[in-house]
Amino acid sequence: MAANPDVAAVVESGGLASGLQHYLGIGETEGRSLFPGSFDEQWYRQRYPDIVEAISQGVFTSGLEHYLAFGREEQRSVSPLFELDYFDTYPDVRSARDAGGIYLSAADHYSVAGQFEGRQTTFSGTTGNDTVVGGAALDTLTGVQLDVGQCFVGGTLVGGQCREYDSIGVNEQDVLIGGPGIDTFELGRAQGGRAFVNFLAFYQGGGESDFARIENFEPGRDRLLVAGQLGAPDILAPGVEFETSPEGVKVYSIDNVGVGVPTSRDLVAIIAGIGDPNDVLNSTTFINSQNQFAMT
Ligand SMILES: [Ca+2]
Ligand SMILES: [Ca+2]
Ligand SMILES: [Ca+2]
Repeated sequence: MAANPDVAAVVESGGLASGLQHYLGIGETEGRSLFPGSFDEQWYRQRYPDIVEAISQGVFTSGLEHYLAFGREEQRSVSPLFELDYFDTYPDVRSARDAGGIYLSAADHYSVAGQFEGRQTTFSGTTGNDTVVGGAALDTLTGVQLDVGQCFVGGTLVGGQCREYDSIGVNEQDVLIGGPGIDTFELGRAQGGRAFVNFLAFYQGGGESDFARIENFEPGRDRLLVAGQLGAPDILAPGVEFETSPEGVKVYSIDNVGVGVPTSRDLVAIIAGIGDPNDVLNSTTFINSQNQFAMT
């Protein structure tokens, strides 16, 4: 409302029940937002095609209307900031929101307060091509699409809400831009099965045509999170190789689909502007069965 003093004045005079009512009534068509730090109408529609469909059918007039009616409760993300992780990490923020605090979303809290308090965040993309930009604190950036799903332990449904991956980067070209803070660029994941955990590199499947381009990478400060192990693959984890190129250091994944038979070597990332592969290697955390990893 600070950005819309005329609206604030009307609200203070009691002319409108709230600024929100103004937005839904008039502000929307005037093209201004009461939540400039958080709600991104364009991103919301790109991220959730079901809402675009509902708008086209006249069920909602905007993504924001959907968000206020349902999306907030469903923990839909209003921007690349992944709501579920933030609320899970910071239950105090969730409690404040549920108690009627001024923050509509995790992204709202982060933009106004969280980033200056050093709160950790995850920024994620969609199943399409994205540009994901880091913030000022400890951020994880990934170009793949995350969602809120059910929780499983060892293949058994245990209820609750857990992070789920909607895509693994196949046929995606994402740009991940590090912020001034310490960024972790997530290029793969561990996934739990009924019997064992295996490890999956993102952007593996389309060869040179799917990859993440990482910009503003700060060696020794930022981290790469890569699924696999340096060199050859084993039965659970892909192999990983780094290669110098004029564009920067290229990261390749050697798939482990057919260990013992010829395997494919697939570009997963280009670390732009970095000349020495050791700068990347020394800033890489490998997630595989030999190392510590967080299963999500
Ligand atoms: Ca993407
Ligand atoms: Ca950084
Ligand atoms: Ca690829």
